[in-house]
Amino acid sequence: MASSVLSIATQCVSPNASSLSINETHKGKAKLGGSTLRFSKSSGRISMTVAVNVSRFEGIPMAPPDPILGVSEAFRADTNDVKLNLGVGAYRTEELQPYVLNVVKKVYVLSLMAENLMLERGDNKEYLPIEGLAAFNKATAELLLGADNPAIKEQRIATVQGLSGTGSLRLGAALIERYFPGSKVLISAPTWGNHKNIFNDARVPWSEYRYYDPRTVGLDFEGMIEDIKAAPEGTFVLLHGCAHNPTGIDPTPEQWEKIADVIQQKNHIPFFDVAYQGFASGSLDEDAASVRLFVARGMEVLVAQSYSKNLGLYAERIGAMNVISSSSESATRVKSQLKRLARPMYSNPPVHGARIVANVVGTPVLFDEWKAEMEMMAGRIKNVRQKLYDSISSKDKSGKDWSFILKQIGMFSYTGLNKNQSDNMTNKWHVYMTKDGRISLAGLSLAKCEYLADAIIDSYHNVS
Ligand code: KET
Repeated sequence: MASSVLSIATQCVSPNASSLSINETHKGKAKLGGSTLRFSKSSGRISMTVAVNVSRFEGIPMAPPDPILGVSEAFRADTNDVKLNLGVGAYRTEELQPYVLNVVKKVYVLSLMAENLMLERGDNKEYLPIEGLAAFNKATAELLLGADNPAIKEQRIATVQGLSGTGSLRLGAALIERYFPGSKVLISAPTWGNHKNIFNDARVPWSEYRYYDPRTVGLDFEGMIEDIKAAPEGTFVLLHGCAHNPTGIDPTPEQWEKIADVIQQKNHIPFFDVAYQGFASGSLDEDAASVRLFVARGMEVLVAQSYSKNLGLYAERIGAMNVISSSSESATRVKSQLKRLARPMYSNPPVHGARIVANVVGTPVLFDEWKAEMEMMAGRIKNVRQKLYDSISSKDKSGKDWSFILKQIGMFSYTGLNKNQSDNMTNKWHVYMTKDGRISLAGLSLAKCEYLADAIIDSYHNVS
């Protein structure tokens, strides 16, 4: 790139040129096209600097929009009333409005009334410790493993509050990069798009294991097992705790046992991403069964948690990175290193979301209400799933089997629509979705199911 500044020194340029002026302090400037000329005069010499308007950032190209969050930007720009945002995995009400859980609102109300709640506990805005809020870390570990889990009783779990699921995964990736140099992470094909970015940026090599079988629109269990078996010993295996994103296809309990067998035989290290605890089945315990199964076998496990979806705390950035180890000594050491990694990255985490989670999980009446509310949210998604299936299968006369919609669980349906078909959904029907064919059923209402069915049938049959 050309230099942005050009200096000319001369003894004989006249300072009286009409378009140029040098003031009494012997300094001046003038515009010439898009550039600025600066003059200064000292000891009879006039020097002239031409600042050319070429940015130092000229070499930085435009980044593409994010494949998931960019969809919301495109949605906002669409002025058509029929538009539907099924891109981001964020829960909406039947009226398609964002939802703040009642239990979250109650934390505020109750905290004003009850002495032992948030504000009266000395709510202030001092820095949290690097590892986060102690009450949150206790609550999150108990929610994940169950309060009476031996790993908790024996203090074999290192928990550090993270910047939601993403930040917690990033911290886990940093731990791998630092203490397991050269180790690879196996991730499912397909997976949540940001997983690859996270490991790339942490400089952790990754490759994929087979997961989704387009022929059955189900799990390629044989392929998955073969690929995990074939990986070199000590590989990290990234697993979605429940409600696999984007496919909505989870292994059965029997398949989880077999996955644990292979991981154990190969001395691999499971790394769970738990972003939807409670959202798959409506039960917090059931949705943590996969993680608990591995821990019960005495395996060492990494788990990143998020409260974006299940408590609707998207913008609070609250989650945790947990490492379950085989001894309390090593858990203590791991925790010290997680803190050391966090300190130069973001120093310490934000407090607000941590207080909400700690209060909801730690207050029995609120905890029960949360569970009921989560069942309600999971139930609404199940209802639209059923209605979408009913609408598509009654409208589509081609004989295509759409029953996979009902077999998938969680927030998403993986429709099998390709990029062109997904583009048609957006360009013709104003249905915003990710280009891998994923739709978020959490952004769908019963009232819009028929419309969506028409859009899917058109895109599937009329676009190749
Ligand atoms: N893991 C998975 C599997 C996941 O789907 C998400 C978010 C996250 C982690 C991170 O969420 P956080 O808010 O950092 O706790 N997924 C939705 C939003 C996004 O892409 O950021 C999505 O897939 O739409």
